[in-house]
Amino acid sequence: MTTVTAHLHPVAAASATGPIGLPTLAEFHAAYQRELAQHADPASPSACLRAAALASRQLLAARWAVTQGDDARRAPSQRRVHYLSMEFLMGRALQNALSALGIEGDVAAAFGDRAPALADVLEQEPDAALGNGGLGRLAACFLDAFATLGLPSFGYGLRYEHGMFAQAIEAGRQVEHPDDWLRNGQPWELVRPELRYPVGFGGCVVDADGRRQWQPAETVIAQAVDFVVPGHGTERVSTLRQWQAQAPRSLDFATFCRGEHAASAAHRHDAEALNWVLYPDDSTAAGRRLRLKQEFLLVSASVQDLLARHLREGGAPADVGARNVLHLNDTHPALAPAELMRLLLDEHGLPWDEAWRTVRDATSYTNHTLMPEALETWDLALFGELLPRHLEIVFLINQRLLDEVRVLHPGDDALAARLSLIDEGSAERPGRRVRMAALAIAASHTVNGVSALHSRLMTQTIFADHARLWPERFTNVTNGVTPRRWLMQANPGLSALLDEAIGRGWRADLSQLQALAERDGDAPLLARLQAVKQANKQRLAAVIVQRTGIVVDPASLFDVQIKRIHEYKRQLLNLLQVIARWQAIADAPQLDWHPRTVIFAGKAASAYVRAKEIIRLIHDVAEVVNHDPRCRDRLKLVFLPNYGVSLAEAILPAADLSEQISTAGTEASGTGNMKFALNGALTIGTWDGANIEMAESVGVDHLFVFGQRAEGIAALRAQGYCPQDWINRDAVLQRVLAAIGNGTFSGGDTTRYQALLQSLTDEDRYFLMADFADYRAAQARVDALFRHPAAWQASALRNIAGMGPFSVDRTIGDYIRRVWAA
Ligand code: 26V
Repeated sequence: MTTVTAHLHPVAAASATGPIGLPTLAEFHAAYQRELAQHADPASPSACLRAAALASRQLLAARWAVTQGDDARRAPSQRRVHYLSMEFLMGRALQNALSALGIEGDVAAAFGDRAPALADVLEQEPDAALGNGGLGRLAACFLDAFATLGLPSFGYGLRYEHGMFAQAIEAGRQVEHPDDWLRNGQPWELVRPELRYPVGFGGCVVDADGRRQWQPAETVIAQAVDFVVPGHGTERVSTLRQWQAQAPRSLDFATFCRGEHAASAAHRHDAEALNWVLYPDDSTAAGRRLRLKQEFLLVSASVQDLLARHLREGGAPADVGARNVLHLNDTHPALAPAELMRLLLDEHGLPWDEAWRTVRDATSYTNHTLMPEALETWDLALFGELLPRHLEIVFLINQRLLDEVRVLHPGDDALAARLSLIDEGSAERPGRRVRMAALAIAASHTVNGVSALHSRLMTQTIFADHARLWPERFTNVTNGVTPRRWLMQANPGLSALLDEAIGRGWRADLSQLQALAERDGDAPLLARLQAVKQANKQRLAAVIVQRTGIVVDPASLFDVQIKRIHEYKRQLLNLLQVIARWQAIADAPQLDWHPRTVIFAGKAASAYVRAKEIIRLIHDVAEVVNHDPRCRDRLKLVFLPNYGVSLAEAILPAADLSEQISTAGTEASGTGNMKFALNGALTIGTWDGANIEMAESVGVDHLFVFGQRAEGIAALRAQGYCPQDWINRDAVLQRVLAAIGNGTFSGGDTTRYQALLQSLTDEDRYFLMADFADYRAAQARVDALFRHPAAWQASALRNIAGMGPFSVDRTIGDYIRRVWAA
């Protein structure tokens, strides 16, 4: 088997054709002026944004051409990685591009005298929010590492016209607005008119010349639209190729001439609808058909593109796997191996076994959640209607798989049924369904989870049968984040301090942060660390008052929970603790309470009623707490609307405390946890996901760990967990629940949160009641340590020092060694 060997250090990533030279500021200036001439007013921030983006893109495009040439000439043993993902949460691009080009500091000079401040120009750019949450942001961090490490690679996604919805809050409730990120055009996009592939749907399969031939009823054209992804400290770039569906013909001329104008373009409407919206991951049944078509659009266009490139570079169809990696970011692109099988069998005439070996050499799959309800399956009838040839291929794969199972475990029909790619249905859920995870595992040489705990639980729970059958396929690759965006760009104050303390090398080699560990007694360094944090908190306080009208004290402890609103992430546990704190302060306002500002941000899926109730309760509690004269400034509760990449960049550098409090065994990894610690926040968290590895790296004494472990939770569940038992033992908890129930936060309305409360007292699926007391105890330890600034800052420094292993560069190195070279 061949290997993927990336240029593991940027120094080694210089172009094989010789250095093309860093662009000078003058080059940027010239390109910028050229663009401005077309787009007018140099004093307008949006004109400056557009001109600067186009100028940067032009400079990066030159690097793109060189990178592609080098990759085409890569060593025969080196594989190109194709990362297929339905989501890429890229955020803004300009600051990242300027910093990659090394001209961030000087660019204001090129803008000219009349230009607005660079910060105001950067603020103009809308986020590219083509993702829901952690999985999509991880994919964006991966692209940054692909470029920076010089890995021959493509990211493949869909070009959604509307990404993640914009969240507004009205009367304490979430209101969703469409995300119009393309409204002012997209200066970063590069349309590739020469890269267009037909993608079929429906129709039938016939025999022709001894081969199966799919005759789709409908065909759309997938048009490639590229985003250049710049590497840092290197001239290499990577590409995010996003597909736009178009109708094969612009309009039906005969129909148009009959005067039926709308009908003449109806097919266009149908094709373009594929790109209208990013599908919320945890949404309702509506639109499933559209979602399956979106998945196949991504898969078919990407697989055709990689195969065409492989053949163009002189490869043979049977060598696809030897020269290319096809990586599935969760199961959303799991049709890819089936599509590659179809092309190899039906178009290139490979025999089944050779095609299957080729596909398995190429394919690998990452699982991102253990939640059984999030495991993707498709109604077999819908699947067969839209993709008849792929369903045949799935059946053929299944037949061979089940034959293998019957040889190894004769007579075990229950095992065969569990391993089958087809769920035969049950009384609760009738109807046959295609299991996408089972397909992804069968087609992959390697399957990984995203933290040590998650990978272990994956093989013990959802994929236990598969792991027994193919133990060698399963491995772990713990997630990581890019220090370029999440430290260098988001936190210039801390970056400058680190540069002075340990040099600039941490950007490309985050393990250098370890040198800080022995400086935890360096009082002047700790004082400067605190000053940087204080300045960041002041900036965030300004954002908070501007967006919510709430005035917060930058000297208070900033306690932050920012992520999707989900019951398993337990924002509600945090809120219960806030209520308990408020009650305690109100009881004894004369005591010496250290001021705290509790900050939430996050979106609820539009159909997720319980998550929306939690957002409303946060606002209701804030209304009472923030106006209680007894609290004075000792407790403030803030919900910052419209959480996304850019808001995270403003919040993370200002956090003192990072809330990572999911029920043990539910958060696959988390990546926010890493970004907080990298910015010097201390974590209060459960023994879950990557929190565990962070604690091991930082030293468990520098985190506030609490709550039941995954095994404890499983045991409680097995015993028949009874939340009321825990409530009965805890007077503080009783009082908190009573306040919610008696209308304290809802103007006397005792019905508003009845269902929410009942879910806690009856079932409490995520064990909030069981963890409440220990969480409060951990919060008391937080209060105690925060009273000692030097000790707190020493722990903050230790947290930063321990974040080396959580660089995305380490993650991609692990993928190269454990997954893509396998
Ligand atoms: C989770 C759930 C859970 C309950 C029911 C519905 C539902 C739907 C989707 C999801 C999560 C989707 C996949 C995802 O975003 N996973 C996240 O991936 C991150 C990157 O690996 C990881 O850090 C997060 O822990 C994980 O939740």
